[in-house]
Amino acid sequence: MALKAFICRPCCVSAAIPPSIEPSWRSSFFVGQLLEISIPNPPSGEYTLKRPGIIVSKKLSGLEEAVRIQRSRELHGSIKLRKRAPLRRGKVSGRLPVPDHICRPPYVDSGLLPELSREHQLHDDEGISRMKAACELAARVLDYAGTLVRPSVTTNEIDKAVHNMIIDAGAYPSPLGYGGFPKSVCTSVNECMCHGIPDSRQLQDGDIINIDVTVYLNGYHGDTSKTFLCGNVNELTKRLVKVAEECLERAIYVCKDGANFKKIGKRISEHAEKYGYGVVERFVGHGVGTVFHSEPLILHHRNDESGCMVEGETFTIEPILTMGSTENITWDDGWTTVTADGSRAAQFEHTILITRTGAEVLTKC
Ligand SMILES: [Co+2]
Repeated sequence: MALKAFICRPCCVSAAIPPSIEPSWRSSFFVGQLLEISIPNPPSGEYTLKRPGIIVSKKLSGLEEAVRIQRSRELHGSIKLRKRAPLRRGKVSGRLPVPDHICRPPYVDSGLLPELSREHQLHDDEGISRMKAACELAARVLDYAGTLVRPSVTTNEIDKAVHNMIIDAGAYPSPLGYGGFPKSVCTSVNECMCHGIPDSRQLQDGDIINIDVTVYLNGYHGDTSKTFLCGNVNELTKRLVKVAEECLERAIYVCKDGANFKKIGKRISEHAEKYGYGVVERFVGHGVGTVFHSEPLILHHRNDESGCMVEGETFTIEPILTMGSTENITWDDGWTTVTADGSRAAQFEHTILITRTGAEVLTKC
């Protein structure tokens, strides 16, 4: 489950901006804290919905320019594809029960967003083996959830199946009750970039759906997500999904003890840019372990933040790519976040463990 980054820069934000359309550099966590990362002030003057000037975009090569032009043609030539009905809210059913013997994370039932923990999460051998168990369970649940994806299935049915599998394994579905989130898994369909709430909407042929599973087992969280294809998905969308997964793989590849965190954003952006896709800045990866969300914050876009990875720490990488704009709107349920232009978004997520020579993907079966 992604963290919402929220950097408060009220002095630069024009009153004309709808509050629901947040530029990436204006945000805070779920917890409402200020994000203390040093990003230079955005240019003063009038606000536009363009990406802020803080993103250093490299000069486009001839090839990249050609790809960008081709993509623009494809998008304009696919108006029919883009005319599908926008995502609408369905009915959200009541909260599913969790048996008393299952250990709950501390934030459950408080209804409040927990404070972001400033501590990186490093583990001893016992901790690592518990992390592995939680992550492996999350991966198995996600695989199973993927087998349920087909036209006519509702996201509520997926939630119920995921909930039961997690409970049967003696674990707690981490999203349930996190900051008031009402369900056990996030299901984000088509233009929903993350934090979709499972409801009565039936999946349709040609949809894509990200399922984001986090489980809490023996005191440890394992967090993973994947975007699945439902029925016959058009080629443009399939490519977005494929590239999003490649971005995650490439980002994991640069991780090891001593590597700079900013390499992750660089590698993801480089790959996404080749296809003209946007990289969402508002939602970030995070440390994960005994605490659901902690430092380090993993920025998926180009950035110049300092900080190095340390052997034994665990965090998520979870880039969201968009076919069009990365600007986004959060529905008044406080969670569901969709692209402002209705273009599709795809996300993949793993929890990884930093080792001396690389990174171990823990959320695999
Ligand atoms: Co996450």
